[in-house]
Amino acid sequence: MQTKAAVLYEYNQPLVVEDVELDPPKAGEVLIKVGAAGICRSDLHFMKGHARAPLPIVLGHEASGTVEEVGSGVTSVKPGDRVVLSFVSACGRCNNCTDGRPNICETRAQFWTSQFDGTSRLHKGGQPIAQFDQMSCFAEYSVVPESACIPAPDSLPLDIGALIGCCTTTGVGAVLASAKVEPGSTVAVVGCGGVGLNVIMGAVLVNASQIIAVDINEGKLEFAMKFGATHSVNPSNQDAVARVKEITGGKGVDYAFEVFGSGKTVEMTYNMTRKGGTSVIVGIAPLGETAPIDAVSLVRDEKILKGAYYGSVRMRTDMPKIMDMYLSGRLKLDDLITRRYSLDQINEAYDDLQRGDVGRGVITSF
Ligand code: PAD
Ligand code: ZN
Repeated sequence: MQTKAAVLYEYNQPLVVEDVELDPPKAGEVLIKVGAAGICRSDLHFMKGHARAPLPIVLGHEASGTVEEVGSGVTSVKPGDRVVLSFVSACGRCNNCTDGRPNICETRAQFWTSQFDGTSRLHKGGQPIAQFDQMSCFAEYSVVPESACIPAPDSLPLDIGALIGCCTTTGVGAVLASAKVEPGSTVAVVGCGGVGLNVIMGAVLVNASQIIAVDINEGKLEFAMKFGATHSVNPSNQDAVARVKEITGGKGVDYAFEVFGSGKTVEMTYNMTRKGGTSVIVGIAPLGETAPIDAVSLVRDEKILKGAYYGSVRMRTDMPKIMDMYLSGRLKLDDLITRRYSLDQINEAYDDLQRGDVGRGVITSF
């Protein structure tokens, strides 16, 4: 079939919205009519060439949709079902999957731009087009592995489902599943965009005592305060580490989250934590970037420095819980969506993200 899709042919060039060929789902695969797709910075890293993938590729990894058709052997979903798409399709058999860490599935690492048989269902004029995160949701239709499909109730709006596909699960998961923040803890969040605001919501959910929003954009800081931050710090006009220490009575925070993606902000995040504190790195820095970490403090202060991919969640167990938290009013995700776009406006949507317009943009018409 033909599907409209936004194709990345070259780094630092606009995405080309055009019709491409989409093959039917093979065994164990599912054809999805994409309902909504979020504008996440992770795709931008590839557009800019700060992260590399085979080109051409259709990006897009934060999505929800409706099952249109299933390939042979698919039993967990049927046509008409609403699903949130997991941007990690776990194989269920590798060491990490069986160890309860499907978010870092080893098999998926090999096949992250194709289906599990190593081929892509997208092509144009005989040329294959890679499928980012095995899903390529900047498109009207997508073929994905069955394990990408997390069943969602019909009462879950599709745009909210898209957020749960990436930024909410990544942000809330970083607090609940990765850091396991205890009530009363102090928290700093460096980078308060779509994902960082979800970290703030996660910190509110666990009753953190102080939630310090750190961002270079004043609009983001104001927005963060509306989502439950108790303090705001702008590193462009003050020493952010010194200010965070001052707010926490000279100690530093119990938990600091890096949610921008650079060596500099990783260093800043690490330095904001107290003796015995934990830094969780969520942002993805450009390829090859390193962060200077004080090797002595790591030991003498027993600091913990860790990464959190997909919020360290087990997608099949934790994403339905996050859906329920939204449906029972515990996560204010509606307020996060500040602009809706059509697929034709995707380049404009990424310009808005880079300008730092508040909240999350979502493509809702294709
Ligand atoms: P975003 O652009 O919506 O937010 C980034 C925020 O960082 C913006 O508010 C910026 O103003 C702010 N910022 C920029 N520079 C600084 C600075 N020096 N100090 C403080 N704040 C700064 O992006 P996003 O929320 O979509 O994504 C954030 C990062 O998280 C990005 O690197 C993305 O690739 C990564 C990500 N990781 C995962 C994962 O699984 N670990 C999942 C999804 C996204
Ligand atoms: Zn994302």
